[in-house]
Amino acid sequence: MTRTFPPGFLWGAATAAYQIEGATAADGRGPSIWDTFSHTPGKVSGGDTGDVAADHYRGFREDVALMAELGLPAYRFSVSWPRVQPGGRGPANPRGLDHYDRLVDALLEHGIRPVLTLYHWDLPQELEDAGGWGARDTAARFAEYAVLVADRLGGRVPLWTTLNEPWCSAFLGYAAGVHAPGRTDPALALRAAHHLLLAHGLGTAALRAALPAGTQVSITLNLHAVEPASDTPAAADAVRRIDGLGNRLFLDPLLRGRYPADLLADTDEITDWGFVRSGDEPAIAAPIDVLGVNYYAPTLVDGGGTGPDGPSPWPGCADVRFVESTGPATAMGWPIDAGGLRALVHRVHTEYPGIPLMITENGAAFDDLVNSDGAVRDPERIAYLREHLAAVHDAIEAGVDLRGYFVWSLLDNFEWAYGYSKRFGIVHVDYATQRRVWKDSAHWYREVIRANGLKQ
Ligand code: IFM
Repeated sequence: MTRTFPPGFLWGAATAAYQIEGATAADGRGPSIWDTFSHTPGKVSGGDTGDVAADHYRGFREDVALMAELGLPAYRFSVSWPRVQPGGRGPANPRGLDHYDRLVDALLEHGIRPVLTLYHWDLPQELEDAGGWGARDTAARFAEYAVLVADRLGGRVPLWTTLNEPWCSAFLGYAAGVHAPGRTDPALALRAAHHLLLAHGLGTAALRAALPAGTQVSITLNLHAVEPASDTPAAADAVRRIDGLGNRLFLDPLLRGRYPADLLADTDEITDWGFVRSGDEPAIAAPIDVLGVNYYAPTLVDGGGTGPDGPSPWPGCADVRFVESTGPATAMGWPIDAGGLRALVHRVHTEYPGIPLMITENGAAFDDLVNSDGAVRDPERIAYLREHLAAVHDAIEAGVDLRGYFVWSLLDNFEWAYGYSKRFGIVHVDYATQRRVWKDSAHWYREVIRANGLKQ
């Protein structure tokens, strides 16, 4: 049986600036919160930093040639804010923009469609020093930064994404403290979530004014496929709570123009939400053309939680118990279950009708090795991708308006707090030599793209 995708379905691969670029001091780039965090002892596994990463800033032309060999129709990358505005405000640093100018031109020369994310977690450190995402002003700074990039690259980039996974920025960065800037303040995290959403809204309006008509604008969320671990009212309530913080906190203001009432009530002992000003919710709901969805694994919850051992990314959810799945898992320990993806996109399609969806990240880390014959055998990754693509196909057949799929990731890279210990790439990177080796999954993905379908 062959599963054929609709004509025009957009296939691609994704990366992010801090995870692959390296060259953190080149061409006037300023420090970001991830430079500070990764250089703080004990924050990142192995003391790894993004200083060199996959050396893509210097070697981007070779990487674009590799994408062309793979037959990639689209490439999703992010722009490093501190390259464009080293201190997060003021005029653009032209040398920083030059890099993305050259990258976009190289992609277009190879017929690869650029899909640009403005913010994938590398906030200029000076803005963090001024309050970071806890400060309302950061949202206004983001909109100004968006215009600087749009003025240079508009007309050549057809799809723009404001933020990647604001849940992670807010809750891993400001509540759990496991991501930069490493803060552990639940009230600040909720405030940060609002300012991130406001940044998206103000940024979207600014992009619409600066970009040629017909350019698409989007945001990417890491939505949670939350499932109950038991058939009890406590489990159902746990689902509601995690769905509230992980999904509806973002989906509702973006697509319905208001925060969910139950979430505001559940968190009223943490914050009075006084940081939400009149006019903010309509600003956040500025129309978007596509919603990016990143999916890796489902989340299984129940009642009876006794509180986390340390700071939690889930403010006010001490009574929620996160249940470990016993089935197969990736090297991250994340359960493998494509059913979560199927249910998730179906749910968004049903409850938030009318917004086209795109899977902007999906993939898996495994402990890949280069064999003595030079090959990288990664059958588990191929199986993972196959199952998840089948789920995408099922959803399309069921009527979900799903426009594309981007594998995470093109290259092995800096996996945030895990450093270089986790490999998500379909292309292996030897960090000592920067040599790229196609994993079997890269060969397989090339065939999927070529056939615009899956052979079962
Ligand atoms: O590497 C990250 C990426 O930066 C954001 N989404 C999840 C990926 C895997 O953890």
